Amino acid sequence: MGDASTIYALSSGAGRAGVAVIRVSGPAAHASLVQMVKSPPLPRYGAFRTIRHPRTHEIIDGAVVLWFEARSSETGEDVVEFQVHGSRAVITAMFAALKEIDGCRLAEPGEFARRAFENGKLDLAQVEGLADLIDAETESQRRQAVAQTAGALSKLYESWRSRLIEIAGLVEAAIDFSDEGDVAASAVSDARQRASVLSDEIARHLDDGHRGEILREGFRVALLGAPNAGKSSLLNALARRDAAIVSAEAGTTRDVIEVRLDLGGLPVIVSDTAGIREAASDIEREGIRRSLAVAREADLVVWLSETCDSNIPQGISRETSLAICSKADLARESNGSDLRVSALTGEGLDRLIGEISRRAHTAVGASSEPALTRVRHRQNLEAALESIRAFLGGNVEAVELRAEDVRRASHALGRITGRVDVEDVLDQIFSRFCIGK
Ligand SMILES: Nc1nc2c(ncn2[C@@H]2O[C@H](COP(=O)(O)OP(=O)(O)O)[C@@H](O)[C@H]2O)c(=O)[nH]1
Ligand SMILES: [Mg+2]
Repeated sequence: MGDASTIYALSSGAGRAGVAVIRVSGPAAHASLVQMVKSPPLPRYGAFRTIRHPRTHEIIDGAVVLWFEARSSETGEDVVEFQVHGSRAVITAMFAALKEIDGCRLAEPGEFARRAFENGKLDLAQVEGLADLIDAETESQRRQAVAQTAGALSKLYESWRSRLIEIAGLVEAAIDFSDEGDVAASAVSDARQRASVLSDEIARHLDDGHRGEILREGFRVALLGAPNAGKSSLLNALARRDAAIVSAEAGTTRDVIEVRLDLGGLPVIVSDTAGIREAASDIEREGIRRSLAVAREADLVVWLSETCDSNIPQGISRETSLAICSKADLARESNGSDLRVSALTGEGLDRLIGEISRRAHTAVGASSEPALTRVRHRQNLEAALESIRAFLGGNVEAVELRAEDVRRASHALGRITGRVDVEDVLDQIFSRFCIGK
Protein backbone atom coordinates (compact mmCIF):
# COMPACT_ATOMS: atom_id res chain seq x y z
CA MET A 1 0.00 0.00 0.00
CA GLY A 2 0.76 3.71 -0.06
CA ASP A 3 4.38 4.73 -0.10
CA ALA A 4 5.55 8.23 0.64
CA SER A 5 7.58 8.70 -2.51
CA THR A 6 6.75 11.20 -5.20
CA ILE A 7 6.49 9.74 -8.67
CA TYR A 8 7.01 11.24 -12.11
CA ALA A 9 6.56 10.00 -15.64
CA LEU A 10 5.92 10.99 -19.20
CA SER A 11 2.13 10.80 -19.45
CA SER A 12 1.84 11.63 -23.13
CA GLY A 13 2.89 9.20 -25.85
CA ALA A 14 6.53 8.38 -26.44
CA GLY A 15 8.37 9.83 -29.41
CA ARG A 16 8.90 13.25 -30.92
CA ALA A 17 5.85 15.52 -30.55
CA GLY A 18 4.81 19.13 -30.27
CA VAL A 19 4.14 18.85 -26.59
CA ALA A 20 5.02 16.25 -23.96
CA VAL A 21 3.20 16.11 -20.65
CA ILE A 22 5.26 15.12 -17.61
CA ARG A 23 3.26 14.48 -14.47
CA VAL A 24 4.51 14.46 -10.91
CA SER A 25 2.39 13.11 -8.05
CA GLY A 26 3.09 12.93 -4.33
CA PRO A 27 4.11 14.98 -1.31
CA ALA A 28 7.15 16.51 -3.07
CA ALA A 29 5.26 17.44 -6.24
CA HIS A 30 4.79 21.05 -5.27
CA ALA A 31 8.42 21.28 -4.14
CA SER A 32 9.50 20.24 -7.63
CA LEU A 33 7.56 23.14 -9.07
CA VAL A 34 8.92 25.61 -6.53
CA GLN A 35 12.49 24.51 -7.24
CA MET A 36 12.14 24.54 -11.04
CA VAL A 37 10.12 27.68 -11.79
CA LYS A 38 10.36 31.16 -10.33
CA SER A 39 6.75 31.60 -9.22
CA PRO A 40 4.30 28.68 -9.31
CA PRO A 41 0.84 29.64 -10.59
CA LEU A 42 -2.28 29.31 -8.46
CA PRO A 43 -3.58 25.73 -8.20
CA ARG A 44 -5.57 24.65 -11.25
CA TYR A 45 -4.35 27.62 -13.34
CA GLY A 46 -1.99 27.06 -16.21
CA ALA A 47 0.86 29.53 -16.69
CA PHE A 48 3.87 29.82 -18.98
CA ARG A 49 7.14 29.57 -17.08
CA THR A 50 10.83 29.12 -17.72
CA ILE A 51 11.87 25.78 -16.28
CA ARG A 52 15.31 25.46 -14.73
CA HIS A 53 17.37 22.63 -13.32
CA PRO A 54 16.88 22.75 -9.52
CA ARG A 55 20.62 22.68 -8.75
CA THR A 56 22.49 24.12 -11.73
CA HIS A 57 19.67 26.55 -12.62
CA GLU A 58 20.35 25.97 -16.27
CA ILE A 59 17.29 26.66 -18.45
CA ILE A 60 15.67 23.42 -19.62
CA ASP A 61 12.67 24.72 -21.55
CA GLY A 62 9.81 27.20 -21.52
CA ALA A 63 6.52 25.45 -20.80
CA VAL A 64 3.01 25.65 -19.51
CA VAL A 65 2.91 24.38 -15.93
CA LEU A 66 -0.04 23.71 -13.70
CA TRP A 67 -0.66 21.99 -10.41
CA PHE A 68 -3.52 20.50 -8.44
CA GLU A 69 -3.87 20.22 -4.70
CA ALA A 70 -4.44 16.69 -3.37
CA ARG A 71 -8.16 17.20 -2.81
CA SER A 72 -8.82 18.17 -6.43
CA SER A 73 -6.30 16.01 -8.23
CA GLU A 74 -6.75 12.78 -10.13
CA THR A 75 -4.49 10.77 -7.83
CA GLY A 76 -5.61 12.27 -4.54
CA GLU A 77 -2.08 13.66 -3.99
CA ASP A 78 -0.53 16.96 -5.04
CA VAL A 79 -0.01 16.73 -8.80
CA VAL A 80 2.14 18.91 -11.05
CA GLU A 81 2.04 18.91 -14.83
CA PHE A 82 4.85 20.20 -17.04
CA GLN A 83 3.76 20.61 -20.67
CA VAL A 84 7.20 20.84 -22.24
CA HIS A 85 8.31 20.59 -25.85
CA GLY A 86 8.12 16.98 -26.93
CA SER A 87 11.69 16.15 -27.83
CA ARG A 88 13.71 13.32 -26.42
CA ALA A 89 16.35 15.78 -25.13
CA VAL A 90 13.86 17.96 -23.26
CA ILE A 91 12.23 14.92 -21.67
CA THR A 92 15.61 13.48 -20.67
CA ALA A 93 16.64 16.84 -19.15
CA MET A 94 13.33 17.06 -17.26
CA PHE A 95 13.79 13.55 -15.84
CA ALA A 96 17.36 14.39 -14.79
CA ALA A 97 16.05 17.53 -13.06
CA LEU A 98 13.19 15.77 -11.28
CA LYS A 99 15.58 13.09 -10.04
CA GLU A 100 17.34 15.86 -8.05
CA ILE A 101 14.20 16.63 -6.05
CA ASP A 102 14.17 14.86 -2.66
CA GLY A 103 11.82 11.89 -2.57
CA CYS A 104 11.14 11.85 -6.32
CA ARG A 105 11.47 8.72 -8.43
CA LEU A 106 10.27 7.43 -11.79
CA ALA A 107 6.76 5.90 -11.70
CA GLU A 108 5.98 2.25 -12.31
CA PRO A 109 3.35 1.30 -14.92
CA GLY A 110 -0.14 2.17 -13.69
CA GLU A 111 1.16 3.81 -10.52
CA PHE A 112 -0.81 7.04 -10.95
CA ALA A 113 -4.03 5.03 -11.34
CA ARG A 114 -3.06 2.87 -8.38
CA ARG A 115 -2.66 5.91 -6.17
CA ALA A 116 -6.04 7.20 -7.38
CA PHE A 117 -7.52 3.85 -6.31
CA GLU A 118 -5.74 3.81 -2.95
CA ASN A 119 -6.84 7.36 -2.23
CA GLY A 120 -10.46 6.54 -3.08
CA LYS A 121 -10.60 8.67 -6.24
CA LEU A 122 -11.50 5.70 -8.44
CA ASP A 123 -12.78 2.25 -7.60
CA LEU A 124 -11.43 -0.85 -9.28
CA ALA A 125 -14.13 -1.13 -11.95
CA GLN A 126 -13.49 2.52 -12.83
CA VAL A 127 -9.76 1.89 -13.03
CA GLU A 128 -10.45 -0.95 -15.46
CA GLY A 129 -12.71 1.36 -17.45
CA LEU A 130 -9.84 3.83 -17.61
CA ALA A 131 -7.50 1.13 -18.94
CA ASP A 132 -10.11 0.30 -21.59
CA LEU A 133 -10.50 3.97 -22.47
CA ILE A 134 -6.77 4.24 -23.10
CA ASP A 135 -6.94 1.12 -25.29
CA ALA A 136 -10.19 2.06 -27.07
CA GLU A 137 -9.90 1.86 -30.85
CA THR A 138 -13.48 2.36 -31.93
CA GLU A 139 -16.36 4.64 -31.04
CA SER A 140 -18.44 1.98 -29.27
CA GLN A 141 -15.43 0.90 -27.19
CA ARG A 142 -14.86 4.49 -26.22
CA ARG A 143 -18.49 4.90 -25.18
CA GLN A 144 -18.50 1.77 -23.06
CA ALA A 145 -15.18 2.62 -21.43
CA VAL A 146 -16.06 6.21 -20.66
CA ALA A 147 -19.33 5.11 -19.00
CA GLN A 148 -17.45 2.55 -16.93
CA THR A 149 -14.82 5.11 -15.92
CA ALA A 150 -17.62 7.43 -14.85
CA GLY A 151 -18.92 4.67 -12.59
CA ALA A 152 -21.86 3.15 -14.50
CA LEU A 153 -20.92 -0.43 -13.61
CA SER A 154 -19.73 0.45 -10.12
CA LYS A 155 -23.11 2.04 -9.38
CA LEU A 156 -24.95 -1.08 -10.47
CA TYR A 157 -22.74 -3.51 -8.54
CA GLU A 158 -22.64 -1.32 -5.44
CA SER A 159 -26.44 -1.02 -5.48
CA TRP A 160 -26.67 -4.81 -5.53
CA ARG A 161 -24.18 -5.00 -2.70
CA SER A 162 -26.12 -2.55 -0.57
CA ARG A 163 -29.28 -4.60 -1.14
CA LEU A 164 -27.38 -7.65 0.08
CA ILE A 165 -26.34 -5.71 3.16
CA GLU A 166 -30.02 -4.98 3.85
CA ILE A 167 -30.81 -8.67 3.38
CA ALA A 168 -27.99 -9.51 5.79
CA GLY A 169 -29.59 -7.09 8.27
CA LEU A 170 -32.89 -8.98 8.05
CA VAL A 171 -31.13 -12.30 8.60
CA GLU A 172 -29.30 -10.86 11.62
CA ALA A 173 -32.66 -9.68 12.96
CA ALA A 174 -34.00 -13.20 12.60
CA ILE A 175 -31.06 -14.45 14.65
CA ASP A 176 -31.54 -11.76 17.33
CA PHE A 177 -35.27 -12.38 17.62
CA SER A 178 -35.12 -16.14 17.34
CA ASP A 179 -37.21 -16.54 20.54
CA GLU A 180 -40.00 -14.45 19.01
CA GLY A 181 -41.02 -16.94 16.36
CA ASP A 182 -43.21 -14.77 14.09
CA VAL A 183 -40.83 -11.76 14.05
CA ALA A 184 -37.98 -14.04 13.03
CA ALA A 185 -40.10 -15.85 10.46
CA SER A 186 -41.27 -12.67 8.79
CA ALA A 187 -37.71 -11.26 8.65
CA VAL A 188 -36.50 -14.45 6.99
CA SER A 189 -39.33 -14.47 4.48
CA ASP A 190 -38.71 -10.80 3.63
CA ALA A 191 -35.01 -11.56 3.16
CA ARG A 192 -35.79 -14.52 0.93
CA GLN A 193 -38.13 -12.52 -1.24
CA ARG A 194 -35.56 -9.75 -1.76
CA ALA A 195 -32.81 -12.25 -2.45
CA SER A 196 -34.95 -13.94 -5.06
CA VAL A 197 -35.57 -10.66 -6.94
CA LEU A 198 -31.87 -9.82 -6.76
CA SER A 199 -30.78 -13.24 -7.99
CA ASP A 200 -33.01 -12.83 -11.05
CA GLU A 201 -31.46 -9.44 -11.81
CA ILE A 202 -27.91 -10.75 -11.51
CA ALA A 203 -28.73 -13.81 -13.60
CA ARG A 204 -30.16 -11.61 -16.35
CA HIS A 205 -27.09 -9.39 -16.28
CA LEU A 206 -24.83 -12.46 -16.59
CA ASP A 207 -26.89 -13.92 -19.42
CA ASP A 208 -26.25 -11.09 -21.87
CA GLY A 209 -24.52 -13.03 -24.63
CA HIS A 210 -21.19 -11.50 -23.52
CA ARG A 211 -22.03 -8.29 -25.35
CA GLY A 212 -19.85 -6.04 -23.18
CA GLU A 213 -16.94 -8.44 -23.41
CA ILE A 214 -17.32 -8.73 -27.20
CA LEU A 215 -17.38 -4.97 -27.46
CA ARG A 216 -14.33 -4.63 -25.28
CA GLU A 217 -12.28 -7.36 -26.94
CA GLY A 218 -13.68 -7.21 -30.47
CA PHE A 219 -16.10 -9.37 -32.45
CA ARG A 220 -14.00 -12.27 -33.68
CA VAL A 221 -14.36 -13.55 -37.24
CA ALA A 222 -12.39 -16.58 -38.48
CA LEU A 223 -11.87 -17.19 -42.18
CA LEU A 224 -11.92 -20.93 -42.73
CA GLY A 225 -11.75 -23.12 -45.82
CA ALA A 226 -9.67 -25.54 -47.83
CA PRO A 227 -6.14 -24.58 -48.89
CA ASN A 228 -6.23 -22.14 -51.79
CA ALA A 229 -9.86 -21.22 -51.19
CA GLY A 230 -8.73 -17.61 -51.10
CA LYS A 231 -8.75 -16.88 -47.37
CA SER A 232 -5.52 -14.89 -47.18
CA SER A 233 -6.48 -12.89 -50.28
CA LEU A 234 -9.84 -12.11 -48.73
CA LEU A 235 -8.21 -10.99 -45.51
CA ASN A 236 -5.99 -8.64 -47.47
CA ALA A 237 -8.92 -7.32 -49.41
CA LEU A 238 -10.81 -6.72 -46.17
CA ALA A 239 -7.92 -4.97 -44.56
CA ARG A 240 -7.05 -3.15 -47.79
CA ARG A 241 -3.46 -3.86 -46.96
CA ASP A 242 -1.02 -6.72 -47.11
CA ALA A 243 -1.49 -8.17 -43.66
CA ALA A 244 -1.29 -11.84 -44.59
CA ILE A 245 0.89 -13.84 -46.89
CA VAL A 246 -0.85 -14.52 -50.18
CA SER A 247 0.55 -17.39 -52.14
CA ALA A 248 -0.58 -19.86 -54.77
CA GLU A 249 1.22 -22.57 -52.82
CA ALA A 250 -1.17 -24.66 -50.75
CA GLY A 251 -0.46 -24.77 -47.01
CA THR A 252 1.48 -21.49 -46.77
CA THR A 253 -0.56 -19.92 -44.01
CA ARG A 254 0.31 -21.95 -40.95
CA ASP A 255 0.11 -19.33 -38.30
CA VAL A 256 -3.02 -17.41 -37.52
CA ILE A 257 -2.89 -13.84 -38.78
CA GLU A 258 -5.31 -11.16 -37.62
CA VAL A 259 -6.48 -7.78 -38.83
CA ARG A 260 -8.53 -5.39 -36.80
CA LEU A 261 -11.36 -3.56 -38.50
CA ASP A 262 -13.65 -0.80 -37.35
CA LEU A 263 -17.11 -1.60 -38.70
CA GLY A 264 -19.52 1.17 -37.88
CA GLY A 265 -17.82 1.82 -34.55
CA LEU A 266 -17.60 -1.85 -33.59
CA PRO A 267 -14.21 -3.51 -33.29
CA VAL A 268 -13.97 -6.61 -35.47
CA ILE A 269 -10.97 -8.92 -35.50
CA VAL A 270 -10.68 -11.08 -38.63
CA SER A 271 -8.33 -14.05 -38.43
CA ASP A 272 -6.84 -15.79 -41.42
CA THR A 273 -6.20 -19.48 -40.81
CA ALA A 274 -4.40 -22.42 -42.31
CA GLY A 275 -6.35 -24.42 -44.88
CA ILE A 276 -8.38 -27.34 -43.62
CA ARG A 277 -7.47 -30.62 -45.33
CA GLU A 278 -5.71 -33.91 -44.69
CA ALA A 279 -2.40 -32.46 -43.58
CA ALA A 280 0.84 -33.40 -45.25
CA SER A 281 3.25 -32.54 -42.43
CA ASP A 282 3.32 -32.20 -38.67
CA ILE A 283 3.73 -28.44 -38.95
CA GLU A 284 0.71 -28.18 -41.19
CA ARG A 285 -1.32 -30.42 -38.89
CA GLU A 286 -0.48 -28.06 -36.04
CA GLY A 287 -1.62 -25.15 -38.21
CA ILE A 288 -4.93 -26.88 -38.85
CA ARG A 289 -5.37 -27.64 -35.17
CA ARG A 290 -4.86 -23.94 -34.39
CA SER A 291 -7.27 -22.92 -37.15
CA LEU A 292 -10.02 -25.06 -35.72
CA ALA A 293 -9.33 -23.74 -32.24
CA VAL A 294 -9.59 -20.16 -33.52
CA ALA A 295 -12.80 -21.05 -35.36
CA ARG A 296 -14.38 -22.56 -32.26
CA GLU A 297 -13.57 -19.44 -30.25
CA ALA A 298 -14.80 -17.11 -32.97
CA ASP A 299 -18.08 -15.21 -32.83
CA LEU A 300 -18.48 -15.85 -36.56
CA VAL A 301 -16.85 -18.37 -38.92
CA VAL A 302 -16.76 -17.42 -42.58
CA TRP A 303 -16.41 -20.63 -44.60
CA LEU A 304 -14.90 -20.03 -48.05
CA SER A 305 -15.08 -22.37 -50.97
CA GLU A 306 -14.56 -21.98 -54.68
CA THR A 307 -17.30 -24.48 -55.37
CA CYS A 308 -19.85 -22.94 -53.01
CA ASP A 309 -19.91 -26.02 -50.77
CA SER A 310 -20.85 -25.65 -47.15
CA ASN A 311 -18.71 -28.43 -45.68
CA ILE A 312 -18.10 -26.52 -42.48
CA PRO A 313 -16.02 -28.76 -40.19
CA GLN A 314 -17.61 -30.62 -37.30
CA GLY A 315 -17.75 -28.85 -33.99
CA ILE A 316 -18.42 -25.43 -35.46
CA SER A 317 -21.85 -24.03 -34.84
CA ARG A 318 -23.93 -23.51 -38.00
CA GLU A 319 -25.69 -20.64 -36.29
CA THR A 320 -22.51 -18.64 -36.03
CA SER A 321 -21.11 -19.46 -39.44
CA LEU A 322 -21.53 -18.10 -42.90
CA ALA A 323 -20.69 -20.02 -46.09
CA ILE A 324 -19.54 -17.90 -49.03
CA CYS A 325 -18.32 -18.60 -52.58
CA SER A 326 -14.84 -17.31 -53.20
CA LYS A 327 -13.16 -16.26 -56.47
CA ALA A 328 -16.49 -15.14 -57.90
CA ASP A 329 -14.64 -13.60 -60.86
CA LEU A 330 -13.82 -17.12 -62.13
CA ALA A 331 -17.44 -17.17 -63.25
CA ARG A 332 -19.17 -20.27 -62.08
CA GLU A 333 -22.81 -21.18 -61.72
CA SER A 334 -24.29 -19.10 -58.98
CA ASN A 335 -26.72 -20.98 -56.81
CA GLY A 336 -29.00 -18.15 -55.90
CA SER A 337 -28.74 -16.97 -52.32
CA ASP A 338 -25.01 -17.65 -51.88
CA LEU A 339 -22.79 -14.74 -51.09
CA ARG A 340 -20.26 -14.55 -53.92
CA VAL A 341 -17.03 -12.73 -53.24
CA SER A 342 -13.96 -11.98 -55.27
CA ALA A 343 -10.85 -10.74 -53.53
CA LEU A 344 -9.45 -9.97 -56.97
CA THR A 345 -12.18 -7.69 -58.32
CA GLY A 346 -13.76 -6.69 -55.03
CA GLU A 347 -17.13 -8.11 -56.05
CA GLY A 348 -19.34 -8.94 -53.07
CA LEU A 349 -16.90 -7.45 -50.54
CA ASP A 350 -19.25 -4.73 -49.40
CA ARG A 351 -22.05 -7.25 -48.97
CA LEU A 352 -19.77 -9.49 -46.93
CA ILE A 353 -18.63 -6.58 -44.77
CA GLY A 354 -22.28 -5.56 -44.36
CA GLU A 355 -23.19 -9.06 -43.22
CA ILE A 356 -20.28 -9.25 -40.75
CA SER A 357 -21.21 -5.82 -39.45
CA ARG A 358 -24.87 -6.80 -39.08
CA ARG A 359 -23.93 -9.90 -37.10
CA ALA A 360 -21.51 -7.97 -34.91
CA HIS A 361 -24.13 -5.36 -34.12
CA THR A 362 -26.65 -8.09 -33.27
CA ALA A 363 -24.14 -9.75 -30.94
CA VAL A 364 -23.43 -6.52 -29.12
CA GLY A 365 -27.04 -5.38 -28.97
CA ALA A 366 -28.30 -1.86 -28.56
CA SER A 367 -29.15 -1.95 -24.87
CA SER A 368 -28.42 1.19 -22.93
CA GLU A 369 -27.88 -0.77 -19.72
CA PRO A 370 -24.25 -1.05 -18.66
CA ALA A 371 -22.84 -4.37 -19.81
CA LEU A 372 -20.51 -6.78 -18.12
CA THR A 373 -17.06 -6.11 -19.59
CA ARG A 374 -14.57 -8.42 -17.93
CA VAL A 375 -14.05 -12.04 -16.94
CA ARG A 376 -12.99 -10.83 -13.49
CA HIS A 377 -16.40 -9.23 -12.99
CA ARG A 378 -18.20 -12.25 -14.42
CA GLN A 379 -16.43 -14.61 -12.02
CA ASN A 380 -17.29 -12.49 -9.00
CA LEU A 381 -20.90 -12.10 -10.13
CA GLU A 382 -21.18 -15.85 -10.64
CA ALA A 383 -19.78 -16.40 -7.15
CA ALA A 384 -22.28 -13.91 -5.73
CA LEU A 385 -25.16 -15.57 -7.56
CA GLU A 386 -24.10 -18.98 -6.34
CA SER A 387 -24.10 -17.78 -2.72
CA ILE A 388 -27.49 -16.11 -3.10
CA ARG A 389 -28.86 -19.35 -4.53
CA ALA A 390 -27.31 -21.25 -1.62
CA PHE A 391 -29.12 -18.84 0.68
CA LEU A 392 -32.41 -19.38 -1.12
CA GLY A 393 -32.03 -23.14 -1.36
CA GLY A 394 -30.53 -23.77 2.09
CA ASN A 395 -32.25 -24.89 5.25
CA VAL A 396 -33.87 -21.80 6.83
CA GLU A 397 -33.56 -23.31 10.30
CA ALA A 398 -29.77 -23.01 10.04
CA VAL A 399 -29.95 -19.20 10.11
CA GLU A 400 -26.27 -18.73 10.94
CA LEU A 401 -25.29 -20.61 7.81
CA ARG A 402 -27.73 -18.58 5.72
CA ALA A 403 -26.22 -15.37 7.11
CA GLU A 404 -22.86 -16.66 5.95
CA ASP A 405 -24.25 -17.21 2.42
CA VAL A 406 -25.34 -13.59 2.25
CA ARG A 407 -22.00 -12.37 3.57
CA ARG A 408 -20.17 -14.39 0.93
CA ALA A 409 -22.36 -12.95 -1.83
CA SER A 410 -21.77 -9.39 -0.73
CA HIS A 411 -18.06 -10.05 -0.40
CA ALA A 412 -17.92 -11.29 -4.01
CA LEU A 413 -19.67 -8.13 -5.27
CA GLY A 414 -17.37 -5.96 -3.17
CA ARG A 415 -14.38 -7.46 -4.90
CA ILE A 416 -15.52 -6.05 -8.24
CA THR A 417 -15.25 -2.45 -7.12
CA GLY A 418 -12.43 -3.22 -4.70
CA ARG A 419 -14.43 -2.34 -1.59
CA VAL A 420 -13.23 -5.48 0.13
CA ASP A 421 -9.82 -7.11 0.16
CA VAL A 422 -8.47 -7.30 -3.36
CA GLU A 423 -4.72 -7.16 -2.69
CA ASP A 424 -4.29 -10.34 -4.73
CA VAL A 425 -5.54 -8.82 -7.99
CA LEU A 426 -4.10 -5.29 -7.74
CA ASP A 427 -0.66 -5.97 -9.21
CA GLN A 428 -2.23 -7.77 -12.12
CA ILE A 429 -4.65 -4.92 -12.87
CA PHE A 430 -2.27 -2.01 -12.54
CA SER A 431 0.76 -3.55 -14.22
CA ARG A 432 -1.22 -3.66 -17.48
CA PHE A 433 -1.26 0.12 -17.67
CA CYS A 434 1.49 2.00 -19.42
CA ILE A 435 3.94 4.12 -17.44
CA GLY A 436 2.54 7.59 -16.85
CA LYS A 437 -1.03 6.43 -16.20
N1 LIG B 1 -9.20 -15.22 -59.66
C1 LIG B 1 -9.10 -15.14 -58.36
N2 LIG B 1 -8.04 -15.71 -57.73
C2 LIG B 1 -7.96 -15.63 -56.39
C3 LIG B 1 -8.95 -14.94 -55.63
N3 LIG B 1 -8.60 -15.02 -54.34
C4 LIG B 1 -7.44 -15.73 -54.28
N4 LIG B 1 -7.05 -16.09 -55.52
C5 LIG B 1 -5.85 -16.88 -55.85
O1 LIG B 1 -5.97 -18.16 -55.29
C6 LIG B 1 -4.70 -18.60 -54.80
C7 LIG B 1 -4.82 -18.94 -53.32
O2 LIG B 1 -5.15 -17.77 -52.61
P1 LIG B 1 -4.88 -17.60 -51.07
O3 LIG B 1 -5.52 -16.33 -50.65
O4 LIG B 1 -3.45 -17.76 -50.74
O5 LIG B 1 -5.70 -18.86 -50.51
P2 LIG B 1 -5.72 -19.48 -49.04
O6 LIG B 1 -4.85 -20.70 -49.11
O7 LIG B 1 -7.14 -19.88 -48.78
O8 LIG B 1 -5.22 -18.49 -48.07
C8 LIG B 1 -3.72 -17.46 -55.10
O9 LIG B 1 -3.07 -17.76 -56.33
C9 LIG B 1 -4.61 -16.26 -55.26
O10 LIG B 1 -4.06 -15.29 -56.12
C10 LIG B 1 -10.04 -14.32 -56.34
O11 LIG B 1 -10.95 -13.71 -55.75
N5 LIG B 1 -10.07 -14.48 -57.69
MG1 LIG C 1 -3.63 -18.59 -46.76
